[in-house]
Amino acid sequence: MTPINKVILDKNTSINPIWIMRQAGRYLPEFREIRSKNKDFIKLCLDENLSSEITLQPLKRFNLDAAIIFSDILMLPYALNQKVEFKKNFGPILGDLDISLASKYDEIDFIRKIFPVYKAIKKVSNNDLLKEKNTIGFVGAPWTLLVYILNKQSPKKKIKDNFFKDQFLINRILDLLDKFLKIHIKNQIENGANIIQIFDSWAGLLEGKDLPNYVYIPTLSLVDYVKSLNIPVICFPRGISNYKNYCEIVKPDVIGIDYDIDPKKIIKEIDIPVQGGLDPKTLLTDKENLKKQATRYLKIFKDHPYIFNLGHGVLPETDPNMMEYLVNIVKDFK
Ligand code: 1CP
Repeated sequence: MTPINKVILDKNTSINPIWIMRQAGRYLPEFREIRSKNKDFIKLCLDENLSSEITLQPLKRFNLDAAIIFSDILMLPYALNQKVEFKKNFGPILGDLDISLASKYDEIDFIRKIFPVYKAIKKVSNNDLLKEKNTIGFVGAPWTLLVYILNKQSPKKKIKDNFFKDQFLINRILDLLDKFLKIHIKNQIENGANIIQIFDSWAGLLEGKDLPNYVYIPTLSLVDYVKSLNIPVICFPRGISNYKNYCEIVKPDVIGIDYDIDPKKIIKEIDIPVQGGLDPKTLLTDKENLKKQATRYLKIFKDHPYIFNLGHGVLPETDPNMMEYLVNIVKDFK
C-alpha cells in the first residue's frame, strides 16, 4: 500500500507522506524552460508528452509521495467550448459559455476536447517513478468553476454584485457541471488516477447561509460519486471558517486545510485524516524558520492521520532548495 493510502485507509499516524500543491510549476527552472517555449498554456496541458514530463519533474528532484497531474481546473469549461486563455501577470480570461451548445454535449464530445489529459495520466501512472506512490487526479469544485464560468476572470476577493441574479442559468450550469465533472473524474480514474482532489479555491467568498446550496450539496454529489468508484477523495474548501460542518456534511476521506486555519482547533474538531496547512510564504524565509514551522504542524498532527502539504500552492519565487529541505524535514521527522 502507498504511504498516502496507509494514512487514508489505515489511519496510520506513524508516517508523514508529503506532496505539494502546484509542485509542478514556475518555481522549477526546468518547468520555466518548457513554459518559455510553449506560450499557450492550454495547448501545453494538451500535449501529453510535455504535460507528463512536467508532472514528473518534481518527483525526479524530491522524495514526494504523489504526482499531481499537470493540468488545470479550467480545462473543464474549456472542454465545454468556453474560451479560456491565460494572460501573463493577470491570470485566466474566459469567454462566454454557450449554455445551449454545452447542454447538447455528450461524453464523447467532452472527452474529444481534452483526451490528452487522460493520456498524460496513463503515462505518469505507468512510470517507474510512481512505484508505491499515488497519482492524484483533480477537479475544481462546482462552486469554484461556477465562479470562473460566470465571472470570466479571477474573482480575487469579490464576485460581481449581480452574480446571483440569474438563478435559472446558475442551476443549469450547476447541473451541467455535475454531469461533466463526474465524466472527468471517471476518465481520470480509468487512466490511472488513484486519488481525486476537489479544489474549492473560492469557497471562502460565500456567506455561511449560501454554503449548503453552492458548496455542500454539489460537492457531496461528487464525493459520493468518487467513493462509489472506490477511490479516496480529498476536499480543499479554501477560506471557509466552519471545517467541522463541512466534514460532517460532505464527508470527504481527507480534508485539506488552508494556512488561516488553526491546526490545534482542527485536531479537536475533526477525526478524519487532514492534509496541508503550512503557509507557502514560509518557504520564502530561512531554513531555521522553515524547520520550526513545519515541525510545528508535524508535532500537532503526531497522533492524527496527516498528509503533509502547504495551505495553498507553492509560490513561483520559491527556491527549489527550500522545497528539498522541507521534504527532508518531513521525511526525517520521528
Ligand atoms: O505558467 C503559468 O503561468 C501557468 C500557471 C499555472 C499552473 C502551473 C496555472 C494557471 N495552472 C497551473 C497548473 C495547475 N492548476 C495544477 C497542476 C500543477 C500542480 O499542482 O502541481 C493544478 C492542480 C491547478 C489547479 C487550479 N487552477 C486551481 C486550484 C488550486 C488553487 O490554486 O487554488 C485554480 C484556482 C486554478 C485556476 C488557475 N490556473 C492558472 C492560474 C494562475 C489560476 C489561478 C488564477 C486565480 O488566482 O484566480
